[in-house]
Amino acid sequence: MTEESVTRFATCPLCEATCGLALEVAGEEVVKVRGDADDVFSRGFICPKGASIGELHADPDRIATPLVRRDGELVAASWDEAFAAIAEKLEPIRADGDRNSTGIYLGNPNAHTLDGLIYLRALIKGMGTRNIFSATSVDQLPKQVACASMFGTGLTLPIPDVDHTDHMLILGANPLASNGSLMTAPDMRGKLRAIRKRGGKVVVVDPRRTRTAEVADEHHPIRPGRDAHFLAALVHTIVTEELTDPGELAGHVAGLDEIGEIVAGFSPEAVAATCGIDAEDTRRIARELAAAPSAAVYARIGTTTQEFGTLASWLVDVLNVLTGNLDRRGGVMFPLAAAGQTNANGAGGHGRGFEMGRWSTRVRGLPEAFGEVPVACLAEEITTPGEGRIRALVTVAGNPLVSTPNVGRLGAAFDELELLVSIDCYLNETSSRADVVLPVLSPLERSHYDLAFYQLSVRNIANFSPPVLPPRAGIEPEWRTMLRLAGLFAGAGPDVDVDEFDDMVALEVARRETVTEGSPAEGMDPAEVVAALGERRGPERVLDLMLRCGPYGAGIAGRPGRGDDVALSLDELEDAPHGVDLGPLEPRLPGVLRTASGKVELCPPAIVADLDRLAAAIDRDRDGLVLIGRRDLRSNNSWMHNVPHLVRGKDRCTMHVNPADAERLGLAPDGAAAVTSRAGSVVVPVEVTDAIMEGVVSIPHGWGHDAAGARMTVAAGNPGVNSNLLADEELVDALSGNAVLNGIPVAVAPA
Ligand SMILES: Nc1nc2c(c(=O)[nH]1)N[C@H]1C(S)=C(S)[C@@H](COP(=O)(O)OP(=O)(O)OC[C@H]3O[C@@H](n4cnc5c(=O)[nH]c(N)nc54)[C@H](O)[C@@H]3O)O[C@H]1N2
Ligand SMILES: Nc1nc2c(c(=O)[nH]1)N[C@H]1C(S)=C(S)[C@@H](COP(=O)(O)OP(=O)(O)OC[C@H]3O[C@@H](n4cnc5c(=O)[nH]c(N)nc54)[C@H](O)[C@@H]3O)O[C@H]1N2
Ligand code: SF4
Ligand SMILES: [Mo]
Repeated sequence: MTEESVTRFATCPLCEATCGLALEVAGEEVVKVRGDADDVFSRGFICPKGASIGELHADPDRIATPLVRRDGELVAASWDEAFAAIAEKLEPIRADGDRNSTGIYLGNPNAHTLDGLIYLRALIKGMGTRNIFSATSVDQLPKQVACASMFGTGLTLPIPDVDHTDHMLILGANPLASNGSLMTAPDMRGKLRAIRKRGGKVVVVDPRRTRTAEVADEHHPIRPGRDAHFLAALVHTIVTEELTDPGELAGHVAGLDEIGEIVAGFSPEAVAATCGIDAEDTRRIARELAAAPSAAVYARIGTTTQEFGTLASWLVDVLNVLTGNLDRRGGVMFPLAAAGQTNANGAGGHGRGFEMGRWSTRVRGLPEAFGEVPVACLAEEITTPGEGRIRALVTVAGNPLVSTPNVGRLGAAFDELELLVSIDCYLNETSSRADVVLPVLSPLERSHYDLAFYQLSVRNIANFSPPVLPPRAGIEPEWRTMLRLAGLFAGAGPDVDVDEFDDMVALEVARRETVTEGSPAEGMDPAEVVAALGERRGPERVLDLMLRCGPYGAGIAGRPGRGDDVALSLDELEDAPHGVDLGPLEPRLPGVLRTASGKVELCPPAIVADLDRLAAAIDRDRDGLVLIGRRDLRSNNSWMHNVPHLVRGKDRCTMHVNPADAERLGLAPDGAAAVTSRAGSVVVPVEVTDAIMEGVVSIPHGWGHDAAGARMTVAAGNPGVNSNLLADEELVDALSGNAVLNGIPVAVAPA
């Protein structure tokens, strides 16, 4: 350690695991990053991405000023010039009076920033459009639709109690590469090992023998897109063999008597061929699941970004209910986060329930859910003439030209946009096409608190990190950019008073608290609530308010908080750099529910109706090759391939293919393959491996860094191919509209 270096602690914002980092900082340079051994949650665990956060921060390709397109080139500009340029292009579009002619795409990192989680609401409101898209519909939307239907809100998701479970059945997730998703849990390798050590069992269902499968007791390859069939067969077995045992849960569940009838057509024998799993194996897996003292069924992106995503997501929790594992220790449980957890507000126990399809997309008629529409529809909404056509698009922390289906078509559609504004730290494949690019601070230059991921955590934790480094000159905090843009889109011109807007945001959050039953602010004047928060401004003021009024809160303006033995406020968290442990997950039924009935809805009608589609697919297309994705520990979707440490070594953007398929197709082990789908084709290096089942090939997403105009120098040196040239925007999970990114029919030939 050099003399003048200091150690600062921060939560890693790069993925959902929320690891504590100990950063050695000399001046404004990060000289070393270790796991924070004292972090109350991660206890020193860290992955290569977290270890590279200093390199990410210092990346010379990071955008340093706003950029405005002049004569075809993006050139440096001041913030005022950038907003003036947006205003000029927006003027004729707004003059039409059609608010839906502007659209927005929100990328994944928004779920990891306070700015995104608190201020995007204002930007969306300012735009006043229904054309709201996000990475949600290439990700977890089906899980949210299923859970909202069963439990009442889209963020009431049962999370595996991995620290206590005796049995874990994992489908379509590879937490050893992804570090867990919809399951905030640093060090999943250690946690899975601990399950086995205490005599428990881990079973993995995945077309590939993943790193997670390698540390499990059992691995069952499954045909892509057939998880719902398999899960229905597990339910079938449990019901017909009379293994159902919901225990105390029964009183909280509606539809228990109907479920057997509903899955009657899905016996293990009936679906064995379509899944590629023997009926006897399925029966045994079901019996073991039911017999385990506690068990958690957990499924992730392999099961959501597929044709039957909502059905699969629903059946996962049907199994958790039938085996009595919902809301009990060692099963799947509902976290109680210190801030932002809407299912912890008010009286609870019942609510308005969930409604989707309040509007539909103009061209294809896909349903709205949670205020947004499926991104698989974006291209057609730009190119199809008529009222509501998207003429101006804003992207925030996203890279839709890499991340969403049929990027070939979408890229062509982007040519028709009259205005593209991107808020991003890189000139990626999307932002490099923008008319105006607005830069952001690095993750180390702003404060951090995981407003979203503590709501999905295997333990209740609160951890706040102040900025590790001072903000660099010339870059506005992202929340200020969002508010300024909100004002512009709302018609207030390019120079709104951002501080005044910020007060309005805080007032609105306060107002919601004042009308929330049981909140310490209930009945107060919102202005008085905000005044009580003192000098803080921006996201920190709002976070302080949420913490104070939350389930562990210190209270506000002399009013006592809801916390029993803790009294959280931002001051309190600032004094706890390694985080505050709020304990293991505790049962939350029925208070967590917001369904109209006040029960867990085991058989939501819209979901049950979709089983006809599932039944019809039993005997369909079993022969053709299908494409799936995969993740690598050192990638993060499309945006960390510019960090030298993370891209060293052999090429990772390859097509995995089973030896038998390689031979049949005439693919040489070191050769290349031409892969073609309805949407497009790519040429990709071949990697022959028996880790992938026959009939399936895998190409990771997030590559294809060879776009003209992009500025990610390191990434461009090893660009890989964009697998979403192959993903077909017409293939969606019919219920949710979520894109199908796994199980895409393809033809493969030597290239
Ligand atoms: N085929 C296939 N496609 C997939 C997937 C798959 O499994 N297979 N996975 C899907 C999933 S799960 C997801 S979540 C999506 C991700 O899709 P996107 O969110 O569209 O893509 P990312 O690669 O995460 O891009 C994030 C962008 O945000 C920028 N960024 C990082 N931090 C910040 C910040 O603080 N502020 C701002 N404004 N920008 C920031 C990065 O530079 C990057 O350009 O991809 C989806 N696409
Ligand atoms: N290192 C790294 N970590 C990440 C990310 C990253 O890009 N890189 N992205 C982050 C994001 S945005 C997300 S959403 C999460 C995702 O977290 P995970 O869901 O754990 O992601 P994956 O590692 O892609 O695991 C998905 C698995 O599904 C399998 N699969 C594909 N199709 C099917 C199918 O039809 N059925 C079944 N049963 N399995 C199938 C794949 O083989 C793969 O092993 O990861 C997050 N963490
Ligand atoms: S696992 Fe996720 S949160 Fe932990 S260090 Fe790696 S990227 Fe950061
Ligand atoms: Mo994601």
